[in-house]
Amino acid sequence: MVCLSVPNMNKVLLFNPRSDEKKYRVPNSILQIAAAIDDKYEWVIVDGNREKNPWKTIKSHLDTGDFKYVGFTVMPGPQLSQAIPLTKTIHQEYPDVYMIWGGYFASNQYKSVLDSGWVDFAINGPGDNAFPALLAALDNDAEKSSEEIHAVRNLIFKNNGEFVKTAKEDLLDYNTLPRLNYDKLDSHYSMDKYLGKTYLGEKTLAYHSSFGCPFTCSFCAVVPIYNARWKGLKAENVYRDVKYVKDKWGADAIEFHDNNFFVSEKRTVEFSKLVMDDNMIWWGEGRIDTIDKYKDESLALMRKAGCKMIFFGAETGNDEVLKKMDKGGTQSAAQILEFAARMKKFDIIPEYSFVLGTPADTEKEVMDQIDFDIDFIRQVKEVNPDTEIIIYIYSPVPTEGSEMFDSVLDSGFRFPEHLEDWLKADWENFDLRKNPLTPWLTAEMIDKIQHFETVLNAAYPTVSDIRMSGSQRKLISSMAKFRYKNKVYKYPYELKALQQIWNYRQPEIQGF
Ligand code: B12
Ligand code: SF4
Repeated sequence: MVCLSVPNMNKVLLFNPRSDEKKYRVPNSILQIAAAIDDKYEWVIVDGNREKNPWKTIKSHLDTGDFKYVGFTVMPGPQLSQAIPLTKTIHQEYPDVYMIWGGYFASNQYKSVLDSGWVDFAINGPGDNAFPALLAALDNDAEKSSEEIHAVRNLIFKNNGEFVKTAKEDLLDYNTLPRLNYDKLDSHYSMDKYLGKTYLGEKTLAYHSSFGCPFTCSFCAVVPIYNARWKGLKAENVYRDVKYVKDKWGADAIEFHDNNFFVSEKRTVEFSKLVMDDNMIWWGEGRIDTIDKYKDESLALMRKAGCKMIFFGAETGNDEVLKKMDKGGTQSAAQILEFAARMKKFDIIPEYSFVLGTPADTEKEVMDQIDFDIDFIRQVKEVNPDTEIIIYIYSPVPTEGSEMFDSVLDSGFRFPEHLEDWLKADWENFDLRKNPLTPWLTAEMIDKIQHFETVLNAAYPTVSDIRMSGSQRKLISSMAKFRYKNKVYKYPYELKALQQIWNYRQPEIQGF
């Protein structure tokens, strides 16, 4: 996609590394960054999800000699497998190009990113102001030691071997940011393909409407970046964008990609009223303790307006561990169960995620906690069998200063020092929260969690797997019921085999 309206020889290439083999989503991270420089720079977007060979496309742009800046958005996990080698190659073949990384991986793992020597700058959190400010400084050939570079907020770089983290800016007001340019995106990568078929609808729009999250859960990668701050786009502006995509490309469903879409009941209610007659089905992520405070009439209104399923971090049924996780102090096991029942009344599916395998003082305590949570998940299913369960294995994120991260460091756990180490299979599994490489988890514990997960997923296949037929569901569910009922979880190979043959969808690995 090329913007030709503003002549500028310092062109910008923005790359979204591949994150999903089958399901394409609007690449909001780089689209928002493109909007931030739309009036000043010529830019192209390359989407690794939509290119067979992204390197060929990137190279064809860089060979023109017109590009001074390359920006990659990088989250942990599969995106790294394109991001790392392509960054290395660009650095080797086009040494004059500035390489800038943004996104959660770049912000949280900046040490290995910058130590590689292939990335000049990492953006620390939102890049909406930082990116244009950085480019303006580099346009003037500012040195890393210059005041101009140091004045750019939300930036991390290395100067004379030292990491420099510039001041963090106040949380931006989404309402003042330029709108995403869907039309330009469509002129190169058809919007039609970005609006994929999901459990929610035939054409699902991925939309992001707020910065941050007001909470400080000690295992969460959002915390070090936003420090318990949240600001959302007004309901009318969310609706304006959704309606635009609906009218132009026929979107009939929305995945809200906000870390916490439901912080403000007022905003949710206003949006529900606005979208009421549009026949849109929608999903978002929220907190149990927040939405439990919503009035009954708000929940009823949301459902009527199309809110079908909400993702919640239930995390664990152990109140002590909930406290350690710093879930804001207000979420409790009793509430998790009661809330699942409350959602049933309103016909909104709660999608509960649990984090198993958190650190404890002894091996026995870790194992007991896993058993406890397995039991608790069963209780949730009893209260509301429609509850979708997503199981993650606890993977540390560098929330410096949190009690939980301190105990992680005490256990001897360390992140990789070299960027390319992230490409190793072990670390990919870590990113997918499948095998966290944390010293306190034994193979037996990981097997226990995974075996239970297989049986649970077979007994209650996720509704979000739209390829699974009714008869397949029935078959696998009836095969698993004996195991589930009698708590025989070990070695469920017959179920795993079927799940593999049918390519069973796992939201915990594939995102959602
Ligand atoms: C959409 C999404 C996905 C999509 C892929 C998106 C894509 N790029 O193609 C899918 C569903 C595939 C996905 C998968 C995963 N994801 Co994901 N994903 C998200 C989600 C919900 C939204 C990202 C987004 O579009 N945000 C909107 C944009 C506007 O915000 P942003 O990305 O933060 O961008 C701003 C800044 O970061 C910065 N910036 C970002 N990129 C760039 C680039 C440049 C050049 C510059 C200058 C600035 C910049 O400026 C932007 C504007 O302010 C985030 C949570 C969130 N709300 O952000 C999680 C999130 C990023 N994902 C996460 C994870 C862990 C994963 C998985 C690895 C694991 C999992 N089980 O979920 C999987 C991996 C599977 C896979 N196949 O890759 C974590 C990362 C946590 C961490 N430890 O760092 C997050 C934060 C969710 C969470 N709270 O745990 N994900
Ligand atoms: S509520 Fe969710 S997004 Fe917010 S800090 Fe906790 S885990 Fe992270």
